[in-house]
Amino acid sequence: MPGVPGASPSAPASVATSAATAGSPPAAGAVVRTVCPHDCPDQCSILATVHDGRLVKVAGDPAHPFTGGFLCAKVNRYPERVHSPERIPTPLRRAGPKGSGRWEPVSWPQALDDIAERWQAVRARWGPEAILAYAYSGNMGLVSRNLPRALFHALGTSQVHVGTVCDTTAEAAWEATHGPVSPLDPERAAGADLIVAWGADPLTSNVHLWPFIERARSRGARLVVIAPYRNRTAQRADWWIPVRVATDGALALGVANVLFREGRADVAFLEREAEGWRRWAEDVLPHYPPERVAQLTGVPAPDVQRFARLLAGARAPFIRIGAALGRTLYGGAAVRAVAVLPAVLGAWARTGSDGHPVAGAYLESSYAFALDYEALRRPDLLRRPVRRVSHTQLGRALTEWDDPPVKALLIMANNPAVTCPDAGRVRRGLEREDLFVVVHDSFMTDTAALADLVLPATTSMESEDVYRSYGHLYIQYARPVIPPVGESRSNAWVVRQLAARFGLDDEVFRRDVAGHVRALLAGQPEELVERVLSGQPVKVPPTGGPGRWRTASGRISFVPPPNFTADTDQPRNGTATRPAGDAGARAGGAGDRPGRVAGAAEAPYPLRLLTAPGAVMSHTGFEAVATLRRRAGAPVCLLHPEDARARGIADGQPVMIFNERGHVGLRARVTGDTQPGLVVVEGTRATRAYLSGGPLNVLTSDRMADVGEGATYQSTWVDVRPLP
Ligand SMILES: Nc1nc2c(c(=O)[nH]1)N[C@H]1C(S)=C(S)[C@@H](COP(=O)(O)OP(=O)(O)OC[C@H]3O[C@@H](n4cnc5c(=O)[nH]c(N)nc54)[C@H](O)[C@@H]3O)O[C@H]1N2
Ligand SMILES: Nc1nc2c(c(=O)[nH]1)N[C@H]1C(S)=C(S)[C@@H](COP(=O)(O)OP(=O)(O)OC[C@H]3O[C@@H](n4cnc5c(=O)[nH]c(N)nc54)[C@H](O)[C@@H]3O)O[C@H]1N2
Ligand SMILES: [Mo]
Repeated sequence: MPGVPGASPSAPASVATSAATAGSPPAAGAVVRTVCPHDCPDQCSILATVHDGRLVKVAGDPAHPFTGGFLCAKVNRYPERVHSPERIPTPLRRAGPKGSGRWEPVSWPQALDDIAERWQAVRARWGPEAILAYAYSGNMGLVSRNLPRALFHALGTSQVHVGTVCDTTAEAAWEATHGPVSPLDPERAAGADLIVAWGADPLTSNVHLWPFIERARSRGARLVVIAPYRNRTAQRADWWIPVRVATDGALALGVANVLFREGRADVAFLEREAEGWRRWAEDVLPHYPPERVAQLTGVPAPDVQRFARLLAGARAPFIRIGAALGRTLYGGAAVRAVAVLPAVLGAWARTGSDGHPVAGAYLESSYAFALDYEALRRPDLLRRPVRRVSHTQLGRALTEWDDPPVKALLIMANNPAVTCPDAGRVRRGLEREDLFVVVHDSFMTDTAALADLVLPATTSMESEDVYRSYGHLYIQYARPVIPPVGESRSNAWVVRQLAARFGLDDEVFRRDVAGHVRALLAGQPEELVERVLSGQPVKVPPTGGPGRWRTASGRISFVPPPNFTADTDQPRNGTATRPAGDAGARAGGAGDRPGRVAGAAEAPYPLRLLTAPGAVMSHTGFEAVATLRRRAGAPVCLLHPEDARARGIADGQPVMIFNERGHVGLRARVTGDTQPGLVVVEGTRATRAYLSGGPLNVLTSDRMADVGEGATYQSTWVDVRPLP
């Protein structure tokens, strides 16, 4: 973090800011401050009530400005998750064929010895790269996520490029444009006069932003939502702009076209702060007049104009860019096109008394935290380069790698049999009899069910870690609130135990969690380190902004880096009429596009699948809470009346979504809140939640986006028919 210490909200006196130490759980009825560990931008500060070593109640921390004293529908049920009868009590070894559900309990020393023995044998026969191991974001704690990498580096295992199923494409696009900076504090939404949720649904997946939006609206701000279906935020917006999936690049270019044509572009700002914009304005924008943009995006030309004028007229526009925009074949190009709009408007120049922008755009706040992640990951422990697979193509590594094949797999905090693209292929990989699979999780997920060995994981309530948000500017440390449930153990504990069995004695494997926090914060003022270790949320200032961009040139870059497909940065070689977005690829405009993303050849099905976050589920992380399963209800897909009629499908009828990869049985909800040509499913549920087939990701393709190796869930083509 930059040296400027941020403000710490003061804590109510009755709250223990530093909770139980490992040996002494807090007293009965104690209220302890902790952090929500889930993969969500809100990263809430939680006041946990503990009674007799059990978590009995959770509440949103009123002293945390972003949490604002409330929790979401999911985390309000946390005691049910932590003390769920579905928690895995002890290490389990399979006692039948893979997936048979027959297990025998084993002790931790037995389980760990088993792993060490199997891995030694694999290394001896196939080499260390026959082991594939990773930890993902089921727990966002920086120690839980990063420390396991030190072990994998030291052992020389093959690696998974994580984050790719989520946001690496959007990040690559943002970084190419602005560098790794987060100039706009999300709390600034409260002072905006125009809020745009572009490929985002804060009411569903970022609910703690909503009060800031409400505050702005109470002072007259308008809320515009740009999304293919009427999501929850769109239902409450002043204006929902229904765009076709994956055509946002064209929409943004259309907006910029209008801004330049009508003299509303801030040329002085661009001259000062940007590079490559003039060529972009002269060569690219003329190809995106509102009429053509309307054809590509489905947004009528007058609406493109109206939206551009709304942006131009705003004093403090606040654009929330959702990572969703990156999850298509040309996702990177789309995010770049949207991300440069604040520069065209000169919005970044509008700063507050603290010198930071009050207007602009944000994708993620994470860049504001200057943390030494490598102190935990320790890439220096790697002796030579190793094989790496994008998380997007995990299934391929498990089924196609042969030099050497993957013979041992360790998965921590991830449920890829449900959440990875082409989940059927992942499952086929996990089912291989010759693959030794270890899964560390708190619950018997679809992935764990296929393991050879399941290790019980603590929840955040039982472990110690430090968390930094990607949707606000606070970092917060938490000690265990309760002792481990059953024999569950944290990621850090498992890593240390395995390191010991392999004779690894680097200090990174001996440090305690507080030591890791100090290592992450190395170089920061001691006062700040102490404040973090006290358990209070600590705010850091935003980074970047006018004069402080972190691209190679130090300016906002409109120049596509060579690794971009440049799809929306056309034209080249006279291909001026080539459509933008992969919808364009279907329309036959593939031109000189690289073959691996040739859309037309891969789209024999007429409908596009859009998978959006579920409101009372976070991926599958709350499947073990019976109350939330009931609330989520049986899975449904939203179908436009036109598409339903054409297929003889009535509202509520059981249907199957299918393509060449598989099928999923669920009920149809026929509604005008979506578009023709689109099938929308909210939430990715465990396989057992569907009427047949499933899970949802058996349908999705594992092709990668233009940059960042990201997943392209929303570039999936399907059809729907009544379920026999
Ligand atoms: N309740 C809940 N909260 C969550 C999660 C959850 O599963 N459930 N997941 C968490 C995680 S891991 C993440 S990464 C974040 C995800 O948060 P986001 O990245 O913001 O969510 P998305 O999946 O991206 O979807 C948000 C909206 O984008 C729209 N969208 C999809 N494709 C397009 C497109 O091509 N163009 C446009 N304009 N809009 C599009 C969808 O309609 C959807 O309503 O949320 C986190 N929070
Ligand atoms: N079709 C489609 N698929 C998607 C998406 C989409 O938009 N559409 N979104 C994608 C996105 S953005 C993401 S981030 C991924 C998320 O995909 P996953 O990471 O698979 O998400 P979860 O289902 O929450 O699984 C996380 C697991 O970690 C476990 N866990 C929690 N805490 C700990 C811990 O401390 N230690 C260990 N060892 N385990 C722990 C939880 O119990 C849970 O089973 O899904 C992706 N999948
Ligand atoms: Mo995510």
